[in-house]
Amino acid sequence: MLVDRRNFLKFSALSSAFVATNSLCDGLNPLNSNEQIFYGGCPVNCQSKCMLKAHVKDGVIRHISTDDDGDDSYENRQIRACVRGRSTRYRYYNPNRLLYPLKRVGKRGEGKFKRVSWDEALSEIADKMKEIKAKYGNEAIYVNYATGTTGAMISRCTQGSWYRLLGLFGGFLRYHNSYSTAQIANGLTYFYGANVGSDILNLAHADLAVFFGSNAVETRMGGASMGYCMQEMARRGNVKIIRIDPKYPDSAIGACDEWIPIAPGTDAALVAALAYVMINENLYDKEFLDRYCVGFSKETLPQNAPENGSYMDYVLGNGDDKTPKTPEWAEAITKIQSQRIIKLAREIAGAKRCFIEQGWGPQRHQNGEQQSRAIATLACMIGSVGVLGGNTGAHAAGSSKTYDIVGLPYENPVKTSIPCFLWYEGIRLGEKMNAKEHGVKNAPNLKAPIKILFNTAGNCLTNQHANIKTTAEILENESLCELIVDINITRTHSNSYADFILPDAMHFEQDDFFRPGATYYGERPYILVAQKAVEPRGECKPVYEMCRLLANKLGGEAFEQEFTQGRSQLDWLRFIYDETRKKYEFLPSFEEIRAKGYWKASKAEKPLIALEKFRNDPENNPLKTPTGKIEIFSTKLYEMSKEWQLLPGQQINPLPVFEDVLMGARDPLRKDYPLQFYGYHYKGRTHSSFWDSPEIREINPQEILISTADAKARGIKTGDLVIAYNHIGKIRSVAKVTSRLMPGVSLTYQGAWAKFENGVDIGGCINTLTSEQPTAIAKGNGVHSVLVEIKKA
Ligand SMILES: Nc1nc2c(c(=O)[nH]1)N[C@H]1C(S)=C(S)[C@@H](COP(=O)(O)OP(=O)(O)OC[C@H]3O[C@@H](n4cnc5c(=O)[nH]c(N)nc54)[C@H](O)[C@@H]3O)O[C@H]1N2
Ligand SMILES: Nc1nc2c(c(=O)[nH]1)N[C@H]1C(S)=C(S)[C@@H](COP(=O)(O)OP(=O)(O)OC[C@H]3O[C@@H](n4cnc5c(=O)[nH]c(N)nc54)[C@H](O)[C@@H]3O)O[C@H]1N2
Ligand code: SF4
Ligand SMILES: [Mo]
Repeated sequence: MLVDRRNFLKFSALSSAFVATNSLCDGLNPLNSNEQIFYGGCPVNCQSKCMLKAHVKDGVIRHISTDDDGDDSYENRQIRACVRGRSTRYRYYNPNRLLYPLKRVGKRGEGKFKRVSWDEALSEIADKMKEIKAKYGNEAIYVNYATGTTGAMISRCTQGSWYRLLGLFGGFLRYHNSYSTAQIANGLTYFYGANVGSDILNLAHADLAVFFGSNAVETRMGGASMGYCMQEMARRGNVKIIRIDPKYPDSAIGACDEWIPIAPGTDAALVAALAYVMINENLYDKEFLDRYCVGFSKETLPQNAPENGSYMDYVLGNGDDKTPKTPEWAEAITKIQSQRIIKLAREIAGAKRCFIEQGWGPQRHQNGEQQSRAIATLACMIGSVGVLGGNTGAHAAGSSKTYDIVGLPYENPVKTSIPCFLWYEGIRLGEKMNAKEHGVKNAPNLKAPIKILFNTAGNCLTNQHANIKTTAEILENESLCELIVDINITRTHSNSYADFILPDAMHFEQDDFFRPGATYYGERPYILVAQKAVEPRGECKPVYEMCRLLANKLGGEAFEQEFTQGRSQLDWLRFIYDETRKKYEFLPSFEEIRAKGYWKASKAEKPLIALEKFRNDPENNPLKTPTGKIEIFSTKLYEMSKEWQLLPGQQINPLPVFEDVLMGARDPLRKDYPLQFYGYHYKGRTHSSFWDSPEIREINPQEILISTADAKARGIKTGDLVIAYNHIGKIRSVAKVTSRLMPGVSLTYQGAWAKFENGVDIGGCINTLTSEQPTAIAKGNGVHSVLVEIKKA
């Protein structure tokens, strides 16, 4: 690891022993006999949740190591952490670590704060909460979407202590969706009744696999994560792997036979052309489509559907647009040669078993719901749903031994829910925010604007949201949202807009459990025990403790007692674990798992096959769609298409058709901003997390990737400072010229910290360039749809 000595010297403030005994390679130090080892994990939202062990001496974490249990065979795989997780110590002892409660001085957004006591901060927060509750009701209180401590049970950013406290306080406005999967989760729920994929073990039973924008090696990096499982299954099976992605993804390295570059946001056009070939050459599984699906052909269209409303009508040019979706039509949009499309259709249809999978990149576009449903339609056309070696077209997921740790119990009397991406409309529009325009659920509209916002372990107010400038303006206006409380471990771009910043205790500074996300661990889940290894730094407090103290301010001892039930954080852990065990008897006892430090599920007996029951007996196992079948023509979306009010240029189509969208491949804006551009999830960070570690930043500099052809046309060389700009903003970064990227597309790594100088974001944050326009159906973040031009700075 390369280290800038100047940065490293900053750590010497801690203790000379600390500097002297620590090599910079965390995890490689030999065990020092005076050290005590504590189990824990990495709770950031790459969701792999790998094991970390803290080696502690004299109350200081000396280094971090990881799982070394077992023989490290695939069957006995270790939950080994990546370099980010192993660098965690740098985040604890980061000079930027928040150590005291801060209160804003000066205007919102100026970023000026003063140190205050916990008592002062919590008293003022409590007073404001009472005032706002009396004036606007509990719907005016909101806990923002955030993912900094996702896998944790008690210290988690959402659903943990804040939910419990605010629930008891009378409730808070809910949210639905996520920034990760809004479009696919909604799209596939209209399609299959749920967003379900088979597990990655199926790959070994397929003879062909087609991955659409899926990059598990980079986005599921841990030793027990999907990336490793995918590579191992590819190695064990006899499967040809094709990857369809605008860039050659890391997942392709060593586990790919062919890369087919595709223009971003155009997968639905490719699928339509594949369908065109399959229909014309009679290569599709008619029996499957007739028995299990609605709307592929006229014969299976629901009664009220338009006569020419089937997917086949759309593909053959009998639909409203009268355009046959020929391979030539698709070539112009996707930039994949028509001959290759024809061959691909034959290959997919000719495979004995084809595993079709999509990551979440294709759906994080303005037409993401269409993208996700189109890829699922391809899986249906070859009948590979619900069978061994096949998949639904969704992200590989799940487990043969699913479990879900029960969270901290809470009840929220407020039922109204907003799409998480539209929190700023909750502030800006208030009561005008409604169901048919903004996707509000459980109520026709909001009763009150959001007046108080809690943001725990999140950077989605600005940096990780979209169009930083617009949201910053909303946040700056102190008459709109009246109280913003940010709970973090470091200063961020988002918390420049807070009124109070409360310093959180990190993992290893408190007890907890961590669990990996369901699409991350391959087929064998595990639970990690997070042990308290060191005291919280400075005046940092675990969120549970903050909420306990705040409860006291809100309602005295009686309310505090109601919140705690007389339980400490450790007591609650036992409680939720025992509740979990009532459902999953195979889990070890609380004492056993705490003593061991983790639990790993035994080897899967057989791959999990999504929708297997439905496949075997559809009549007795109907899907949760209105018709109980797979809805290629969605009856619900058809209704919505007539009722919902959309933004200019948007539409809701019951079929998974290709749609032109804002900053999409064919947006006329491309005349001025010819390059498609997005920020992908990369190995150097987890979103904006880890950027604050100079060591990690040094080995993962922020860059703008530009294809060889586009760089040449602009006279750009690797290492040049360049500016990517559009009508929304400007970012500056170092250029990296690469042939791993198709011409017409340029990329950066999402999560860089925005930093503005004379109107240019020299931090290089992608969300300086993205639009805040939500997608038509899910009202999700279509932030991968961006157009830019790039020039030398
Ligand atoms: N190292 C690391 N791991 C992470 C994260 C991280 O920040 N860093 N974040 C985590 C989180 S919260 C999430 S939600 C997931 C995100 O996981 P994903 O959403 O799957 O990640 P992305 O990088 O956005 O996209 C995956 C792939 O899709 C490609 N792609 C983009 N658009 C298109 C398209 O239109 N068509 C096709 N065919 N391909 C496309 C991208 O080039 C990329 O290779 O990752 C998780 N894992
Ligand atoms: N343009 C674009 N934007 C995107 C995406 C994209 O692909 N493109 N991806 C989106 C996706 S999928 C997601 S999930 C979001 C993620 O966005 P966020 O949920 O904001 O995730 P992070 O950027 O990792 O920020 C987590 C915050 O938690 C803080 N944190 C870490 N550990 C702790 C802790 O122990 N306690 C506390 N209190 N705080 C802690 C970190 O300092 C950081 O500020 O970004 C979204 N934004
Ligand atoms: S893969 Fe993710 S969870 Fe695992 S150590 Fe790395 S950042 Fe942490
Ligand atoms: Mo995400």
